[in-house]
Amino acid sequence: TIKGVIFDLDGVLVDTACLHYEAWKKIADKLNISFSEKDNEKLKGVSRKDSLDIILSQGTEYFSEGEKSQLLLNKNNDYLTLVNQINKNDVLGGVVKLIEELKCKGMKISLGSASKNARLILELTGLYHYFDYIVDGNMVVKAKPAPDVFLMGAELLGLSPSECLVFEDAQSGVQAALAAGMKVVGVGEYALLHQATFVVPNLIGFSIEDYIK
Ligand code: B16
Ligand code: MG
Repeated sequence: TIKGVIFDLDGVLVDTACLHYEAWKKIADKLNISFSEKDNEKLKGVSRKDSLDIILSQGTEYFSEGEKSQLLLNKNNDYLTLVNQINKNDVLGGVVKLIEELKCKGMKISLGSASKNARLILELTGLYHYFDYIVDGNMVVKAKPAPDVFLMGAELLGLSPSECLVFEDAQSGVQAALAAGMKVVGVGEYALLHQATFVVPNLIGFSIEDYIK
C-alpha cells in the first residue's frame, strides 16, 4: 500500500514552464538561436544546465564553461523576476484539495523537483507548510531520468519505494520514478506519458482513493 506521495513541482503543482520559456527565449534570441514553445517541451524536468546545453546545441557557436555560467546566471535572474510575481492563485487546479485529502489520510508528502528554486516557489504559492520533506535540484547530483531525486525522497520519508506514489508531468520524471521502483501518476498528455502507471490530464477532481490500494 501507498504511504507517501512525492510531487514534482513545475507542471504538477504550479505551471512555471511558461516562465522558464520566457527566460530561455530571451537568451536564445540574443544568441540568434531559434527556440519555440515546442522546443521548450523538451526542457521539462531537465536541469538548468542540461537545458542550456540543449538550446546551445541548436546553434553553431562554441561557448566556454565561463560563458555558459554567465548565461545560466542571466537566465535565472530573468526567471526569478518572473517567478517573484506568482502567488496562491497560480497553484494548479485540484492540487490543494488533493494535498488536503492526503493529509487527512495521514500520508507523508515530499517534493521531488529538479528546480533549484523549488523552495521559493512553494513559499510564494503557500504550499510550503504542507511538505514533510523537500528534495530539490540543489540536493541531487544525478538529474532525472536518474531515480536519485525520488529515492532520496523515499528515504527521508522513511518509506520503501514501493510505498511511494509519484506525480510527474515530464517524460524524464516518469522514467525517474519507474527507475526508482515507484508507481507514478503522469499528469498531462497520454501520448507523452504513456509509460506511467496511470495517466490523468490534470488533477482537477482527482481523488487518491482509487490509486493507493
Ligand atoms: P531551475 P521540475 C524543472 O522542475 C523544470 O521542469 C525544468 O524546466 C527546469 O529547467 C528545472 O526544473 C530546473 O529549474 O532553473 O529553477 O533550477 O519539473 O523537476 O519541478
Ligand atoms: Mg515537472
